Amino acid sequence: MIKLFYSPGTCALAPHIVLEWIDEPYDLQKVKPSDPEYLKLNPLGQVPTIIDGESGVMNQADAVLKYLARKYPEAKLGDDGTLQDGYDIDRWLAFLTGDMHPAFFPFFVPERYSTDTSDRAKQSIKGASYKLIDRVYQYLDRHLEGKDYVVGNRRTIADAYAFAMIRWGNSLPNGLASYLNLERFYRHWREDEGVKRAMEQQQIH
Ligand SMILES: N[C@@H](CCC(=O)N[C@@H](CS)C(=O)NCC(=O)O)C(=O)O
Repeated sequence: MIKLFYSPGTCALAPHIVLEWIDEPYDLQKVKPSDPEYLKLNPLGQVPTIIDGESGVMNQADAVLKYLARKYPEAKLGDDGTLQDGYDIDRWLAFLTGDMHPAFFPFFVPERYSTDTSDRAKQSIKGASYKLIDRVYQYLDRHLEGKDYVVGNRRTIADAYAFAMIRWGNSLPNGLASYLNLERFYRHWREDEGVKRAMEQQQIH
């Protein structure tokens, strides 16, 4: 049985949602990414990690999401087998994990971005993060005009990851107010039964 190691509200929400969508039994373990025991599974001290039988320990969210989609093709959460669709899934996952997620680092952990430990330095770094986030949020907001899905006209692993990233926007000073399509996407997927179950299990709102 697949076991997912997660911390509440992190990007590990994406594989958690996907496991709910797949609808096969799985195990969950809440962890603190810096816990020495957990570092044995993921030396970078990051969630998510999954363990699956002979495949063993796996991490990096995009690789984990694709693994899950490939392992359970009947759930139809990966690409549709065409070159174009495969490219679309890959490019949106690359954007979400490689551009959007890192834009939030200086917002959540500004202290990692300066040797100056003053509050002023932290506020300045946070201020800079708003611009980074705005750039990627605007890009996704335009893409989602009139759409409930990131790729094609069906639910995919990219929607689960996009949901986890858009949810973080609720912590911004103005929330999602400037991003009408992101807000609509968030409200749409917040009502999804799999998303609701994953969020209940993580005890997040
Ligand atoms: N490239 C990694 C990034 C994972 C990542 O940064 N996860 C965050 C939570 S969203 C984390 O575990 N942070 C803990 C830390 O950086 O100390 C992936 O896609 O899995």
